[in-house]
Amino acid sequence: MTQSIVRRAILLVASGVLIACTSATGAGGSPPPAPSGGAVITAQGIAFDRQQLEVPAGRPFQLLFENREGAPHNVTIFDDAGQPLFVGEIFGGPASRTYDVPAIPAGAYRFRCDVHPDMAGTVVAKT
Ligand SMILES: [Cu+2]
Repeated sequence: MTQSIVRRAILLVASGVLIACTSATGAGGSPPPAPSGGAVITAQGIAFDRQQLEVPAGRPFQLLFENREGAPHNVTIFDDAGQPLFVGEIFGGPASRTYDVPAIPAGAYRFRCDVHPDMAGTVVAKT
């Protein structure tokens, strides 16, 4: 008798956790899909969550950019001469964009947010 009550309680807790998980994923729209062969970067607190991005060299790729705050951000990638190779759309969050980045040769490139130049890092394109 006591055992079945305990078992029922566990089941209730378990299903509660399941519901909590499902609604957490569903909140705020669909979770961003991971781009195939691309990279993911997040902005929060006027900072990127990483200073290095690894991307495939020599072919177009997708960069999923998740802006978790109201401040507008973007991602711009520069060549060695400081010319932009790719300029991502600037947008305020919480929102995300999947940037379609054209093919870039293997190498290391600087990237930054054009709104906040201190938000910067290195894109490493590898074959
Ligand atoms: Cu920014």
